[in-house]
Amino acid sequence: MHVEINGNELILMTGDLTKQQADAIVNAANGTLMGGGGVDGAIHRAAGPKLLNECQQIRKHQLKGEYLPTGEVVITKGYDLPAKYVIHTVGPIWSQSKSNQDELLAKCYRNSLQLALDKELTSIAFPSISTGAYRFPIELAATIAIRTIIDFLKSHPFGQVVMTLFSEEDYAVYVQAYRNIIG
Ligand code: AR6
Repeated sequence: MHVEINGNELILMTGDLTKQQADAIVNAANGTLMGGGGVDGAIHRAAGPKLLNECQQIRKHQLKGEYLPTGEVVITKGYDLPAKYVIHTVGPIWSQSKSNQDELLAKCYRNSLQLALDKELTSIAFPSISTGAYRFPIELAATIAIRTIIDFLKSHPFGQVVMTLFSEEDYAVYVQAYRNIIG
């Protein structure tokens, strides 16, 4: 599905994020930045070992040994990926009792888009952050993701934003979320 928002393009599609030829793809990482399963593991495998090396340097210098906080972002090169850069973010781990997780998930999308804009990138591809290992309910996550992306594109000239969904089921949920928001 392709739609135009304020001169920008929003694309929802099924596919493998590691194959996307965007200026940047977004990694649903964890705070260690040391890789993991899911899309994080796939990105590290496809990018090659230099990606882990750059992540280690960021942990040491930029983050002074600390974890990357939930909702925050850092950028590395894409190395062997078709994408030029990888923006690493940490989605919230779903819990019934936490009240700020919607805002933290929105921050992942907003901060990734803002960093891409600051770096003068014009295309970015996202996975469905937090809806795998981090168990965020996908209907809610899709609504937050689409609303945050639309709000950003309404107020910024950016370029192309792609949501890369890993299954037809996930794709259908994101399309429905878009339709509900647009009305
Ligand atoms: N392309 C696009 N989407 C993918 C791909 C791919 N190649 N592989 C998986 N997905 P997850 P999270 C989808 O678990 O919930 C990691 O271990 C997947 O089907 O990757 O944010 C990290 O290190 C799901 O829809 O990310 C963290 O510890 C979506 O990507 C933790 O998992 C997100 O699932 C982060 O959990």
